[in-house]
Amino acid sequence: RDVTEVDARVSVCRACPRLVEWRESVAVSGRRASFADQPYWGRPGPGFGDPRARLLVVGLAPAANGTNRTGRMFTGDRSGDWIYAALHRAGYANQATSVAAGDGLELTGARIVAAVRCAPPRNKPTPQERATCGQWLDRDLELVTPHLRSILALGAIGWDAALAAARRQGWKVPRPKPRFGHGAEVVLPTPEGRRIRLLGSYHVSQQNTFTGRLTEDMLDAVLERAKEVTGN
Ligand code: DU
Ligand code: SF4
Repeated sequence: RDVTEVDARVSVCRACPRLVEWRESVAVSGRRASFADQPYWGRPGPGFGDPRARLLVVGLAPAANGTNRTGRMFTGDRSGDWIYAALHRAGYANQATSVAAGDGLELTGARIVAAVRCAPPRNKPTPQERATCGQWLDRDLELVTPHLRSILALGAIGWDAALAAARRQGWKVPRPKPRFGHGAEVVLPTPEGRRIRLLGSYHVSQQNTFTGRLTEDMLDAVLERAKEVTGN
């Protein structure tokens, strides 16, 4: 299995009826006025970045007018502006901006995915949708596992998705379940004796970045830690 095949398979997934309906209705008739003349992707967002990533970034879900429009993870919205600018400062991205597919953006050493691959109404996937979409996180983890050193979870939903996927991979996850927080960190030993480190950051959503709950310095600090444990 290579990354192109997984990206192709996820992009036609229709496993969650409510999200299929939402992603497509936004694309057809719910476009934001400023993008009304643009084609919308209207499908699940495949992972983006380096197929040999040592760092896997796990976000929440595509934005209705972001990834659901551009077809590329965290591309075309303010959350994406934040995470790619930070990945650029940390040396994982070759440019600070992420506007649209074909804009030249490349990640080296990092791949970025979401816990849920389709845009959910009010950015809130149901527990069942989160569980169903975990299969795609499994596929991405299997792809990058030979190189993987750390996972950066953006927000509690990404954190929980990463821990659940780690358990399914047979990695040792402490009990009780490690608590999410900004700067949270837990080691997940694999059966082969490797030590994958899960790091937590508040999500780069506007409700955190506008309010100052998440600052650039806070995000940079977690990415510096990721670099330390990942050896980028
Ligand atoms: O066709 P390709 O070189 O496998 O790249 C597909 C897609 O993934 C392209 O838009 C760049 C991105 N990418 C990346 O960001 N970092 C890599 O190391 C390789 C590919
Ligand atoms: Fe498929 Fe995930 Fe989209 Fe559900 S959220 S339809 S599992 S890609």
